[in-house]
Amino acid sequence: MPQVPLLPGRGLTLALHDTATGEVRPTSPGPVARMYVCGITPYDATHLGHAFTYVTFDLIYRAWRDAGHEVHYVQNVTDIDDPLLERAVATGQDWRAIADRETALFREDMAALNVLPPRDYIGAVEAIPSVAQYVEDLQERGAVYAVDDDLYFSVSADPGFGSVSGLDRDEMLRIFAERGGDPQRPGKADPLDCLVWQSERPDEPAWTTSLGHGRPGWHIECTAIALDHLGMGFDIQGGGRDLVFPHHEMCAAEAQALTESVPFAQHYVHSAMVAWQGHKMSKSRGNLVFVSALRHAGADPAAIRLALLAHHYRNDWEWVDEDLVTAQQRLDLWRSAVASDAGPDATQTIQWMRRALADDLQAPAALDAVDEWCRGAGTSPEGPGLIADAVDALLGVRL
Ligand code: 5CA
Ligand code: ZN
Repeated sequence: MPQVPLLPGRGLTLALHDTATGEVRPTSPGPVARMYVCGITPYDATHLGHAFTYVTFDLIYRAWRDAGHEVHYVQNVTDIDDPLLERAVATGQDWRAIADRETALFREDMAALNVLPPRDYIGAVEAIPSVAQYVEDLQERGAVYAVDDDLYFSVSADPGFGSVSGLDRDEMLRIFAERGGDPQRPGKADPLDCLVWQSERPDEPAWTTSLGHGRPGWHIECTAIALDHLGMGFDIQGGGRDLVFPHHEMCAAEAQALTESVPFAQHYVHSAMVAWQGHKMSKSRGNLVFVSALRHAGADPAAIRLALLAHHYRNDWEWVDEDLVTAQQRLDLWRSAVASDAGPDATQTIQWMRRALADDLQAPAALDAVDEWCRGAGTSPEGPGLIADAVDALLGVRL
């Protein structure tokens, strides 16, 4: 955990857009704010889309911290899933070796981008005993049934099903099929019901639990890890917007059916999609710009981070190489300004930065406030040091 400077005064109450209500609402954490952010599926390197998502949630971490909260941040790593096994077959490597290597590279990229690490970083594999227990509990409540030897969760077991995404049934069915669901499988009670336990397939890894020999479905992994480490009603469930449905809807439905309480999370926060060459950056399409490739080509990670922060987290955008040049110029300007013996007073600028970030993470406005300070003239001997601290503490950019 890197040292984060403490700023004079106190951050404001953070308001964020909540997918479930469609509104920007204040977050209201207790002394310990609880956040779960879905982690990577480690079959390839971290691209700028992933980085944009994790930098977004890092701003939330920093804003809460600045407002006086401790932050309990939990993230999973989907270290067993179909894409990993497919990559292992395609490349002749062991799936575990791929997962270990790509997880290590992800953590290295996040550290380079100055993303504060989660307190609990939990793998799907290590969560299997806990997943099996939750599936048994759901079975006892009549919320799970078998199709052949596989187990499915009944979405009808959660009266609130649909409240995260707000989608109508036709949209749900369409998106479910696109994003890993199996609406067509014969024998399901409702086409939207999701797999929670898959029995062993030939040549695939399997674990022995009370449910039999097999492996967990995807959604129940995050339900189990979030409940184990944060409990029901935590402050934020987060990820990229492609996780709204089915993933976050199913995670919430499973937890709500299990505990017979609502909500799973107080806020559902989703970052926009980063594109490259005209399409959303995705491992399946292969149109990727890797953080590690930019780093190895000599890019300053602080400039990469600034390039990401120049976009509001809810606007889709497309990466162009020029972004990095512009961000490097800005970084140079900021570094030379804070290296001066004196500068403008920092109080007002820090207030603007806090106000911008507390208002649904308006990072671009916070960057403008720092630009403005750099353009000014002044005689405050504390100014440059305070601005450097604020840029570090609130934006995660080390000058
Ligand atoms: N392991 C699951 C979550 S449990 C997973 O979705 N992994 S992932 O590697 O595919 O994505 C990791 C995170 O990056 C997710 O929050 C996802 O929404 C986000 N993400 C993926 N592609 C992009 C993109 N092009 N732009 C922004 N965020 C993205
Ligand atoms: Zn997840």
